Amino acid sequence: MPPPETLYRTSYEQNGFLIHPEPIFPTAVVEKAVEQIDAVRRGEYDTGRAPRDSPWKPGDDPNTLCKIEQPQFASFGLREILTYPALGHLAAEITKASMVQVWWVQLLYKPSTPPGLASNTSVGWHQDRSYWGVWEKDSELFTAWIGLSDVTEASGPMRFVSSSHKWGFRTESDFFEQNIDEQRKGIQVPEGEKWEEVAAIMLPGGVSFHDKLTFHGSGSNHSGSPRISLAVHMRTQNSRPVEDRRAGLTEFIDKHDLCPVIFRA
Ligand SMILES: O=C(O)CCC(=O)C(=O)O
Repeated sequence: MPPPETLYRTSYEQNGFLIHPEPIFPTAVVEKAVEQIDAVRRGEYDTGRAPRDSPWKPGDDPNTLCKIEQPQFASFGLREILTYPALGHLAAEITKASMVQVWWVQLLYKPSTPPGLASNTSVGWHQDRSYWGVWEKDSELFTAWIGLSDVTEASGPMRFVSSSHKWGFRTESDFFEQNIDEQRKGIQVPEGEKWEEVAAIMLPGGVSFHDKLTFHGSGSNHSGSPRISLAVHMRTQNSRPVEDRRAGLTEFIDKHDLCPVIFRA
């Protein structure tokens, strides 16, 4: 039987994602991260610095998807979970990288839709690469999605389309699409391939990884409690900003307190 790290790597390479449903972080680290997320959502920033401009701001509708860009800018506690060693080690194991850096983070808080209200918390099918034109095309980029609540089928888990990272770069992505069943019908599945979804069910402290070309999305939350997560965008040594520019999503990559290097061989 090969060691688990080999199985993880093979699974990630074949499917374009890896789900680690068991916690990789101690309970205390997870609980602290949840407290910090609540503080950032209230607009309380212990670093004295705000997150980047975001689609959701403190005081916005609590029943809508809360997406806050670079929340670790505002919270020392969130920097702690990002640099917890198990995260960097697992990221390096699946990619065989000699260096892994966190270059962008999104706080994604998906409230449970109250009965009688129409849900608007779905995440449309997309490939992350569609939003990452600031990086050279062949850059090795991927995402770790950290679950900080119990992620069940009812809570609108992320769903990955198996092996879709082998379908090439496509144009049908739309993160903000709400009618995801209809959107799916417009996504052309290549000849000989099939649309096979796998839900990223996990315990608090679990994590999944997905490739920049893997199609993914999620439905609404009807679990009765919020689905709380951090989407942590990472890169390896095999990545380069277009024209080596520091702008937009690459603006902060030289600031390692904000965008930490979490693994070095
Ligand atoms: O949280 C979700 O449902 C989607 C997250 C996502 O698109 C990502 O992590 O790249």
